[in-house]
Amino acid sequence: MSYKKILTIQDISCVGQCSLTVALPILSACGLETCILPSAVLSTHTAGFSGFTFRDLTDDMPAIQEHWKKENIKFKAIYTGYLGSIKQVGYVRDILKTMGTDDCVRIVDPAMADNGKLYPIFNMEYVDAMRVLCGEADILVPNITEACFLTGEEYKEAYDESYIRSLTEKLVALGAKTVVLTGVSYEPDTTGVVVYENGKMDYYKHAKMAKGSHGTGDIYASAFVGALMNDKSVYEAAKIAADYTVKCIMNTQGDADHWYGAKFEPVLRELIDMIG
Ligand code: PXL
Repeated sequence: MSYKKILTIQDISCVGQCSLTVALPILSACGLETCILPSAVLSTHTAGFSGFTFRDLTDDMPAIQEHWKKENIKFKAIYTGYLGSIKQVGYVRDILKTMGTDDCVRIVDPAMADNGKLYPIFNMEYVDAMRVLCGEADILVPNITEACFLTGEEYKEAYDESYIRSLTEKLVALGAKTVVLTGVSYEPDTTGVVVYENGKMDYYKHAKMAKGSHGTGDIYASAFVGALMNDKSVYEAAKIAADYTVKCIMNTQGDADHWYGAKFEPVLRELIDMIG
């Protein structure tokens, strides 16, 4: 594999094992030069901690982008996650449009919701902005809740394949070429990912842990980008990321003190082995 320079745009949650504290180590371990653009700095993530600080870095973005342009810096992939404000989503859209190499792959994880609900700082105006950003993506990596907010489909706990097909088709209609939909579970003990590419829908089913962990969406998307940039197909990358995420959750189960994230670091070697 050639050495690749990629950019990821998401927040720094200082404590909590999500966003950049997950993406940077995973992408680096996958052998990628990983440049970062922090969207905000928070003392912790917002899912379960109370009283977290939040410094929005929206206003720093244009000057950072201008400097990169002057230095002729371009990225082979741009992967976006949790963003800080509606105005920032507009800046990120411009970065997606202008800062990639000719063969750049643009991956958008619309990290804004889970389990049927938006994360605390977001509202429907943010969803509208994110919907526009998703149109710039080559590959969209939402969970089912995010897919429902983006498409206006009703959120359901139980569903069949035709519901998932309709959801993915509506996501593709937003403008993304390919969709990797996570957390698709048709039966109690299994879950999986749906890969929708060129009108074809594939499903990779894997074990569902009794208890999930926070931050696993970020672990999944980072491992997916890491595998994809190591020349795996979208389906192979989606499968590797799913297997790695399961290992991370298994490695965390039974540790009640570690409720806020998944212990992904001790199993990083297994991700590297899967990438080969
Ligand atoms: O993992 C998604 C995420 C990222 N960043 C922040 C979050 C969350 C989920 O709650 O709060 C700040």
